[in-house]
Amino acid sequence: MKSSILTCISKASVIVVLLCTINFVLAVMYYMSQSEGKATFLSSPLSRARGEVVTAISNITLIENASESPEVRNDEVPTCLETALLVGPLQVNVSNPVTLEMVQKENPELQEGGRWKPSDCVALQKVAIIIPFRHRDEHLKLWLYYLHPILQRQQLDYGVYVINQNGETRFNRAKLLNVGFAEALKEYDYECFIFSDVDIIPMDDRNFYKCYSQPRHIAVSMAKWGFRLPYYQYFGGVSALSKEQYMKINGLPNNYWGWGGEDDDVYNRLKSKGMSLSRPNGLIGRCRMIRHNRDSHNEPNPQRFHNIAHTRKSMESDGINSLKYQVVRFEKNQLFTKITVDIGRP
Ligand code: BGN
Repeated sequence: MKSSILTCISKASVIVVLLCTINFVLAVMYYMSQSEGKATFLSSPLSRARGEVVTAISNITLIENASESPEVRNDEVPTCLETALLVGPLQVNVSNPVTLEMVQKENPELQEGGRWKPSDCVALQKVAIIIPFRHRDEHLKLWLYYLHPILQRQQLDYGVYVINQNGETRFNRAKLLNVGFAEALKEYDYECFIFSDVDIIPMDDRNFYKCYSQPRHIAVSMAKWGFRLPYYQYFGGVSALSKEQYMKINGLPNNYWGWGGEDDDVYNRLKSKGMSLSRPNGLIGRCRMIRHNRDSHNEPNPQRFHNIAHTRKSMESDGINSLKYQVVRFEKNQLFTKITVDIGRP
């Protein structure tokens, strides 16, 4: 009996030891399989790919940050930050004489025809500046001297067009401006047109020579009128119209020979097409006008009162759709394009 009990105990011990061994082996196998799994995951192609993705994301992040610097991503030129180079109020002393050589020297980047655009960023607008002209060379030098640096600080893609009326017939400012519009568009895809007298110079470079959602009046504050508008509807001196705004009003009138009224006609045109004026404030909009005697062959136009009373009717048939002229001379120098035109007579 005793020996059979002993035999039973030793069999049970063998079974326990066996079970323990099996348990141990299974535990080791399980552990091994777990650690093998981890090793496999870490070294799998997927994990390597994930590793690459992470690296790639950090590279993209780096490149994106770097794209603010044009030196790094020179394949994608950023849009200009238009206020970056502005200085604000300017000293304009029109009694100091200037020469074209001086202007040339101070604006070495100008391209033939008075063209310029920023080299390290994309300008927000392509702007043609149109100046009606006859016998005002001294004023033109001053205008070029002051305006070229301002237009470059405003980072515009621009060109300067001086439209010179041939002969000595009565001056016709608005018709010359229409010619400037037509001729500038033959050269480049301009989207904005500045119509500027040759004797007006802005006194603050925050007064942008560009177009806005509404027609822009630029020369809003001049000393000769106590730095105020002479009257609310005044749209003369310097103004800006986008190509669309200009086409909507059929351009400017061609039938104002002599001084006065053509700018009021443009105002009437804009109003009749439901547009309003955009203006800078009186401080930023300060401009200096160069004093001069009245030009010969630009006497006040006696027809102007009659004309401005009939703008709504006349504007349909008189404007860019009826413009006729002949180019007499087309000259380009580094500072401007000069187009001499025969625009007929009254
Ligand atoms: C106005 C002129 C404008 C001129 C301004 C400023 C007329 C139309 C008849 C009332 N308008 O009187 O053309 O820009 O003065 O000089 O003459």
